[in-house]
Amino acid sequence: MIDPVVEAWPGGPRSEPHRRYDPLGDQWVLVSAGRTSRPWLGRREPAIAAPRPRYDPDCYLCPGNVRASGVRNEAYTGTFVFTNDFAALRPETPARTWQEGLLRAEGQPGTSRVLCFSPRHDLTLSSMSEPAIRGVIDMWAQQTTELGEHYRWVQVFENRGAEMGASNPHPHGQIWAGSALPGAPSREDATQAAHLARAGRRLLLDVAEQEADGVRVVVRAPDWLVLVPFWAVWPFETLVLPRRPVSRLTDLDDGMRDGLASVLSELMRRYDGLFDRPFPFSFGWHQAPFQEGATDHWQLHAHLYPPLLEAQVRKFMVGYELLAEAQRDITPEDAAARLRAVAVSQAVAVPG
Ligand code: H2U
Ligand code: ZN
Repeated sequence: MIDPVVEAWPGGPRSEPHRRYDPLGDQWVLVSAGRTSRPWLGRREPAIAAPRPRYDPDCYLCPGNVRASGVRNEAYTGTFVFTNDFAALRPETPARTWQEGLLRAEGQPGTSRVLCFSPRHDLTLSSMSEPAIRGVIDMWAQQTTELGEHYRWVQVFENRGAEMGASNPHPHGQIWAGSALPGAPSREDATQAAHLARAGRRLLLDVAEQEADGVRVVVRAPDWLVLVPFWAVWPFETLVLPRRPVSRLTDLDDGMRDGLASVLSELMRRYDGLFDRPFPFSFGWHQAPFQEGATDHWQLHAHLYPPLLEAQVRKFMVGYELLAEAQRDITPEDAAARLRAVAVSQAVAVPG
């Protein structure tokens, strides 16, 4: 049988400028490979900062230190959660609405928390042990259970590195939870529901099956797959996918949590090894919203959006990207090959 797609484009899209469709986000990305050879006279990101101490008396996240609010952190030994002293969302906000002609607004009750991953100021997810990463996964799941009782959307994320606006190198993430379903998850809700209705299967399980042995795989484990998605926007963007039906972090059993700790450790070390520097990124989980009817169309996944194109050169989303649609310079296939080629040792010896 002749495959019409292969007939139209033998070997699939590679070097010519082309657009790729993102069936999860329902958007397109322009791929114009080869532009990286152009001379770069723009901004170079500053060289890497000096190694950090295990404990920093001036850090507002280190155990026992006092925060801007005057509150003292617990002398924690594993993970530690507190309500953001400068929270973007607050529970007491009234959920009222306002409209005048085309102008609309709605109050957004919610909460923002800060999640410390480790008492050690000098570590990151890439240098933490697998049991310590497992502790972070348990914290994400526990927070999801707690906040899902009150809010429709629970957004777990980490901004890593000064390039991404992280205010402190101490290993930490955040959770913002609120009463509304925000834009990106709302599009994913619609695409996943439509796919389940049409195909009788979860969209991202179909993607995992189609991609499992392919050129865009970065890490493959029995229960998990890390891919540079076919439709990746950021140069080294990845998608972390469970290979079984899982709607939320809270649904992960012990085995899948341990598997995830190992996969995340390897992924983070691949990123740090790529340019031999701590790799900046925004990383976050998308999971089924709460207070909804059916959620079987939702497959848990994490997006990892790193800004770097080269060791000290950022990809800017400007010009055509802001005005028309996202564009990328290296193909997702090349990005995946480069991440796979990083030599990572099997285990990390650092305690904590
Ligand atoms: P980022 O590094 O991703 O910015 O996260 C750190 C958060 O910590 C930030 O949102 C909060 C900031 O509001 N913070 C406190 O809650 N208390 C402090 O004493 C300083 C910073
Ligand atoms: Zn610290």
